[in-house]
Amino acid sequence: MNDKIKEAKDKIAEDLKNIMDENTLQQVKAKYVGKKGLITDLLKSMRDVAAEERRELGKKINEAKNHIEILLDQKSDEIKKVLREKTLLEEATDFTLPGRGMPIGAKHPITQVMEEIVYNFERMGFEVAEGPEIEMDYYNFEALNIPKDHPARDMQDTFYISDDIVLRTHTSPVQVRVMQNQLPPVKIIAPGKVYRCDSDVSHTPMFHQIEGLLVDKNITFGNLKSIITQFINLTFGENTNIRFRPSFFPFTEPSAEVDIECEICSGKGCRVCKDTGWLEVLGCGMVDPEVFKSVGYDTEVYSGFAFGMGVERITMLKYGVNDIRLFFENDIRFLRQFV
Ligand code: 2U9
Repeated sequence: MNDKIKEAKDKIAEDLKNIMDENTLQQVKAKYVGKKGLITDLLKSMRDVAAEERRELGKKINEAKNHIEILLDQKSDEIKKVLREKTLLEEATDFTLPGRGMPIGAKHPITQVMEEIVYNFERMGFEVAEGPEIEMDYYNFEALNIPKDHPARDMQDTFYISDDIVLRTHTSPVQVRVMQNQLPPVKIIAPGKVYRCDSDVSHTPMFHQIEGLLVDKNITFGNLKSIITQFINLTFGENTNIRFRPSFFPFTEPSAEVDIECEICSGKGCRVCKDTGWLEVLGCGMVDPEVFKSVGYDTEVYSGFAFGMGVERITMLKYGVNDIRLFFENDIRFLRQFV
């Protein structure tokens, strides 16, 4: 018995010597202090030992057991320590590496140009007015001198919600609503989304417009030319050549379209300006008396002018973009050029 105890104490050190993982350590632990282990066997065989020797022997076995358990614990600590050091080394953080940049968002080119145009009109004393995108036929057409049989109402251009409710095809109904609620002077711009059933390189079913309206006593076509010229110089540059070309709109009389000289060919004529030397920027005119009548303004006392432009078109002219659909594809390589 004494020999067996001594043998166990001697052998454990040897068994533990080369162990470097927790699994093997558990196997060694079982071999000594497990249910069928050496120490457990020794304790069991105490039954066969004479009573007078039992006390002394029991003490020795317990000493051996304690000794073995201490060694097992030490080994377990050692394994854990080595493992921790290895992990620390592998996962070490290199604080000298450059930081990962946070991507920063930017405004969409249409939003940028829209804000720039709004700002330029605000500098000239215009205030921003807004209204619903789902609009009554009356405000979108009727009050603007566009009668029921007018081609602009064609099902092919207008999105109808019902017989008398449409997606607004321009922001003009905003100005009608403002005039209905206040007397002149009125000096507003109406920026916002508008909808037309149309789609090609220069048309999308939704696009952005900015319209303007100035009504007061003694407003003339000269005032219109002055405001539009200032706006074009602010938006396209001080030396931009401009022309006013006669046109027609149901809600203005007389009406004009405004062109800027083609920058690509300096007015000589090229593919972009279709050999005319000019690029169309906006439409405008003196508000038709029929429109004033529908909002109850006295046409003998008041006169005014209005204008309208497509923001996508202005942006395309400003930056030389040749397909309107690029603004809606959200290709980051396209959008990055405007940051
Ligand atoms: C009221 C009275 C008159 C707004 C106007 C235009 C001329 C015009 C087009 C430009 C390109 C629409 O986006 S586009 O297709 N607009 O040419 N708009 S005058 O006239 C108004 C507005 C409101 C009460």
